[in-house]
Amino acid sequence: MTLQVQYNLDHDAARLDVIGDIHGCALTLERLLIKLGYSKRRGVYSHPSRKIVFVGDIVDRGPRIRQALALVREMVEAGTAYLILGNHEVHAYCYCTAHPSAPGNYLRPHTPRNTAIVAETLEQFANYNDEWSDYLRWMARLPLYLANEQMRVVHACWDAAIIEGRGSDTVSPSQWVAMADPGSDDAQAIKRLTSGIDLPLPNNTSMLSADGYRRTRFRARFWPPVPEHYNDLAFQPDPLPPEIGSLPLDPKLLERLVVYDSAEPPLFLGHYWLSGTPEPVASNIACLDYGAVRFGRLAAYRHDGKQTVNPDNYVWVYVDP
Ligand SMILES: [Mn+2]
Repeated sequence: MTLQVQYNLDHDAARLDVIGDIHGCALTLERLLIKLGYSKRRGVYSHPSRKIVFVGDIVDRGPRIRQALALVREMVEAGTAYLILGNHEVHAYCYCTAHPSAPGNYLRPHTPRNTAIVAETLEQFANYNDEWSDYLRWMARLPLYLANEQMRVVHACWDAAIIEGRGSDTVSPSQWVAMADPGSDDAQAIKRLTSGIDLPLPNNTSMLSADGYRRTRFRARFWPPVPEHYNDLAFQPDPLPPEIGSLPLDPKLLERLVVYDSAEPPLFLGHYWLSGTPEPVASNIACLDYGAVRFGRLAAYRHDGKQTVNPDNYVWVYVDP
């Protein structure tokens, strides 16, 4: 029996507006919603015929995380928006949730790096502990993806084998606990969908990237062409050095990769830090993270239900420093 994607998006694709990573930019989000024709009715943003899809990453980094969560949750609960898990919600939940059978431990260890990722969120909720606990319980029940016959949405990577194999679109309580073991199947699956394909550079090499960090890993693309060399695969943060990029891929590595075919329904992502004028990354794939929290743009895609992503359908607002 062929497993199927669970269709959990019950709104016509031609009447959906997909919005990228918010990261606490609540005022910018309000400006974008107004630009898209949404207005506040009874305290909640809505549109006469359209609904929003948020691709996740509402929390961390930005100035108004509490306000952004409130605005998004009110829309979701009023039925005017959908929201999926981003890697930052996954991180916040795991960082803040005690391990049920390992006293004193959390589902994600409190290392300096893990603490830094969630620090801004915890600081803004310092006087709202009960409210934050309630948001965590709410986040734990969010779907990992949205799909119908016309479109798909996931934060970082559409891996069909993982999605079809999971059965449920959400993370069960025991699967959340499995996140404490990064090598577990559940942890690997959730990481693939929310953080994408993260690969080591070959031969233990490292490279200096444009932001001054020495990196040993890179973010890989998952759209055509089918990769043969490292250059075909590397997407971020920077182009690979030529001597690395021209190396053929290890066949073992190829087995773990996925390619989202151009005949598949249009797919919407966040996660990858893009800049410049928004445009599709493939004919049927739009990434909507244009670095709002780094004073880039907060971007949306106004879907028309068509198979091909149209550059004219992007709508954005600039972020004022
Ligand atoms: Mn993000």
